[in-house]
Parts: sequence; structure tokens; C-alpha cells
Amino acid sequence: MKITETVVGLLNGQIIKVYHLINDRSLQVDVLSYGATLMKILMPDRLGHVENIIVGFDKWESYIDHIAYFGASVGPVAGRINKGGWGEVQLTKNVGNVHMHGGIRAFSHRPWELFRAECAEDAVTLTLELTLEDGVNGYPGPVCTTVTFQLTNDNELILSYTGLADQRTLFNPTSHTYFNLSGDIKSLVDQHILTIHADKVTELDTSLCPTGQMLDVTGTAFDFRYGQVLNDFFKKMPNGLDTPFLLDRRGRWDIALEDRVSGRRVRIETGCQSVVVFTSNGMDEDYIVNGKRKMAAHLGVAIEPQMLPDAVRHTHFGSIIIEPGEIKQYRTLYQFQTLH
Ligand code: FUC
Repeated sequence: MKITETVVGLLNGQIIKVYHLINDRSLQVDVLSYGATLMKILMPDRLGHVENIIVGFDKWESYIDHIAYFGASVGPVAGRINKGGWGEVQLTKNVGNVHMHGGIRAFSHRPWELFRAECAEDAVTLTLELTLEDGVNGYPGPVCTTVTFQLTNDNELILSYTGLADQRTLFNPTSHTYFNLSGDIKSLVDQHILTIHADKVTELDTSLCPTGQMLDVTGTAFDFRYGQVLNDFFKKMPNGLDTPFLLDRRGRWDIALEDRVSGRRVRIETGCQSVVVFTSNGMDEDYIVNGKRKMAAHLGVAIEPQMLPDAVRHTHFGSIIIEPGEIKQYRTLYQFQTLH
């Protein structure tokens, strides 16, 4: 196993690097320090061809100010907070009347610093850190965050976010990674099979914020408990998924994504209570991704484990508050498998 680094640039005097985490089984994870971003995950298909299975940019500069959040660490609070209101605290509204993905220049749009890199016999571990000053986008702070990427020889990637703040504040980060298991974005994700062990989704209003009601998925298009080919879902729901699922904890795995053509599968187990899944709806946009092709709707499926969005306005969703001095940690494990 090894971990290496490449210096890729400079931003306001800060060195920007890509870290390469490599295991002994042909799995490689590239992490960009800007945004603590998963830039590439290289994985073999059933014939042994090693290809990238996530959507992003090949040049780090393309991530600056881009708002697709490709592979980014998003926070302090991922997802939407309607009107940006948390009691007396007013968070910035950056999408219409909504506070989204931590606001402008939050976790996803800042260089993170190296905290620790370790290489052991069966795992390589990279920890990056970032401190958001008090008041950034309205968050009481400072908020000190670390993210740890651990790659093992069992083809597992474990991501842990840790938050610590001086004042009572909010913390609900996620990794906003768009998967495409075809390899080097050869095809859309239409034929991928998505399984989500969730028996409820949140009802959403027109700004895609939860109303507070939970809806049973039984008998609806949103029932992914037994696996569903994404295209079958798109036929029923042409707007695609941009949906928070409440995980039901019935199996060991919470979410699985599988591509039978390449023989690749990712299984996800998370300590978070929910997952937001976004199928890059409407993203027929003009930029090139992976240095290869124009971005397109359904080119990736973003799987974002997190606590339920807008929990600050719906207290029965649970709490994303951290008290001063309290350490909060969220952990998600991705297992990469090649099917034969
Ligand atoms: C997801 C979605 C949003 C948005 C963003 C880029 O998290 O919930 O609607 O478009 O990604």
C-alpha cells in the first residue's frame, strides 16, 4: 500500500495537492486538497481494466467556483435549509430563498490542510483539516473539521468527518460523489441498479426542502429496497431523483450501486440516518468532465450520506447541533467489488 502526493498549484499562497491512496489490489483514490474532493476512484472491471468510476474534472482549477460539487466535501451543513433560518441564527441564502451546501465558499470551495498521512500494512490513511472562522455564511464558529480517507486492502474506503466548535453550531457534512461505474464515463448511469434500504422518503416542497412529512415508499416509484434499474425509475419519474431517503437499517448495507456490464459494485454502510440521492437531473451542461465528454443528465449518480436535510426546522428529524467542545463524527464505508 502507499500514499503519494502531487503538487498541482497554488491558491492565495496555499499549495494545492492531490494525494494518491493506492492499495495492493489495483484500487486508487485521488483526493484533491481543494474542497477535500474525491477527484478519482480507479477500480478494475471484471476483465481487470482499471478505470475511473466517479465524475469530476481532470484539472484542479476547474473545481474553483464550480457548483456541481463533484466529489466535494460539503458543509458545515449539506443540503437545503429553507430560508436559511435556525432560530435566531440567519445563514446566507445562496440558492433563491434557501441556504444550500454550507453557502458560498464553505467546505467545498476552500483548500484543506494536511493533518496526517499514514501508511500501514493493510491501510493508508489521509486526514485533512479545515477551520471555518466564526460567522462564515452565518455559522457560529469557529468550526474545526477533519476528514479522514482510509483505503484498505479489503477494497474499502472509509470516510469520517469530525466537527468541533467553540460555540453551539450546526454540523452535517457529506461527500458529494457522483458515481458512474461504467468506467471513464463510457455510458450514462441508466442501466445501473440502485438499492437503498429505506422505507421512507421526505416529502419535498417546490424549493426541494422537506415539508416535515415522511412518505412510505411501499407501492411507489421510490421503493429501491429490492434494487431498481435507474432507467425504470426515470420512466416513471422523468425528473429523476433529488431525494432524501430515511435508511431503515434492515441489512448490513444501506445502499448499493451496481453495473452489470462492467461488473462493478459499490456497497455503502453509513452511520448517518439518511442519504440524499441526486441523479444529475438536467445537467446537460457545456463543460467537459473527466477530460473526456460534455456533462450530461444522468451521467452520474450522487450518493450523499447525511442526517436528514432541514433538521433544524423539523425537530423530529433529529439534531445536527454540536455543543461547544463536543466532538461529532459521521462515518461512511464504501466497499468496491468486482463481480465475475
Ligand atoms: C444535490 C442536489 C441539488 C443540487 C446539487 C448540485 O445535492 O440535492 O439539487 O443540484 O446536488
